[in-house]
Amino acid sequence: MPRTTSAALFQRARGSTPGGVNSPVRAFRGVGGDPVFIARGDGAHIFDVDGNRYIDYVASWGPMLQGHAFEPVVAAVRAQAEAGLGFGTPTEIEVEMAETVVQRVPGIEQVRMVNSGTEATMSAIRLARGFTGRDLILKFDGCYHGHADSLLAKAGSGVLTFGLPNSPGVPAGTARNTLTAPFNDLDAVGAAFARHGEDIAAVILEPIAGNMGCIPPDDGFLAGLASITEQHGALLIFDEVMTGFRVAPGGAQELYGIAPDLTTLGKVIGGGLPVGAFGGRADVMAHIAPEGDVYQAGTLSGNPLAMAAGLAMLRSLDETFHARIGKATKRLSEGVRECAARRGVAVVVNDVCGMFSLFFTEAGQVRSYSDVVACDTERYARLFHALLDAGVYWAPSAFEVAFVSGAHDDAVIDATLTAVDEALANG
Ligand code: KE4
Repeated sequence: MPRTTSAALFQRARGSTPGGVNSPVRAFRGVGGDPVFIARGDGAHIFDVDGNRYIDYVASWGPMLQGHAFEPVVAAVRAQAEAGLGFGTPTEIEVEMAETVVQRVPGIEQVRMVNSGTEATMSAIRLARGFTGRDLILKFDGCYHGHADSLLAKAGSGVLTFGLPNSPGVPAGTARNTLTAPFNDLDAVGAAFARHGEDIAAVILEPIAGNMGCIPPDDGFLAGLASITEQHGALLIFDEVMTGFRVAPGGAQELYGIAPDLTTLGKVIGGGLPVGAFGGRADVMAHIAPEGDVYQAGTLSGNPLAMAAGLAMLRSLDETFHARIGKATKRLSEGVRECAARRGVAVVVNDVCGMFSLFFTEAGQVRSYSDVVACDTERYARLFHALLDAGVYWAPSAFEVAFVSGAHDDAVIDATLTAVDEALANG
């Protein structure tokens, strides 16, 4: 597939933007080669600037739950744009969005809109610290919650030591307020609370990890976290920026029946426009300004254009939607397992409704970050490029997930599986 226009645009972009991209993962550093510049999308497909068509599994990193250029969202945005893009005042559509989120997400009694997932998690952490009067937070290795300083920390040696900055620019003092533990390791969490419990403001996690590939929680893990945090007076924060409205109508907290104290949202809630949100128990949210004294603000928070896109998206998710994409996801993941078995390639495929990951490993299971880093990422990179050349666009990183949308029908899934089978056969 010729991609000469993309290549020329990439060289041009590097002249004015660091790495030629506005977010690092888009630069293909995880798989090699030059990124593809996309001109437009339609349903399950995207089209690059050289006119090549791809079946898309990145979905703008999750927001396009109904596929690209989804008509109800486009129409809602068009109508709102003609009425004005934003006013810096309360608007009725923000109330409709808030009421919809409260009605659908089990753990949310009050919600505040923001403009990205990072802003949502940063605000939720500040709120947890303000509410509890404590400084420490605990996150999990391999979980990503955006690029706020508090959340860019990696494990020191062993779970009981404090976090270390994993990016220049994050002060050691900030990182030291972040403890880390292995995902799915309740004992490590118990040990951290035994040592620091009265100073821990919150535990934050992706209830289904999606930023080290797809890793569902072990049975009892989420319930265990709810019990430990309640016992020690810490808050439990589910970062559902990726899983929210995707894995079930009410997100992972509905799927697993665990209502956290706070929830962060993003991606799907904006229907493709920049929206994030954080919400939870009313007694906790009451501490947010101007009701309370934990400051949080935003020029474009609740922007009516973004609300129009997000609401049209949420309203399109009818009672049959999740069963349908759950079936499509299963068709894909089971098909990939069959292709790998037929071709004698050792893989683990983790999947939940609407998202899945393929790991090249003989380990038989992948349930933590240490399992993930032991997988063959070189093999993943080869698969990525073979699929790209066959017209299938998977995530340009072994540490991401593939997203299934409402536009991925059987024909699209079967075309994908044909390309996967061919790619696995050719190594
Ligand atoms: P944003 O600030 O990028 O809107 O959201 C940060 C975030 C927070 N929480 C979770 C669970 C997330 O997955 C994300 C962002 N996800 C990545 C992809 N895995 C965004 C893609 C990118 O960084 O370009």
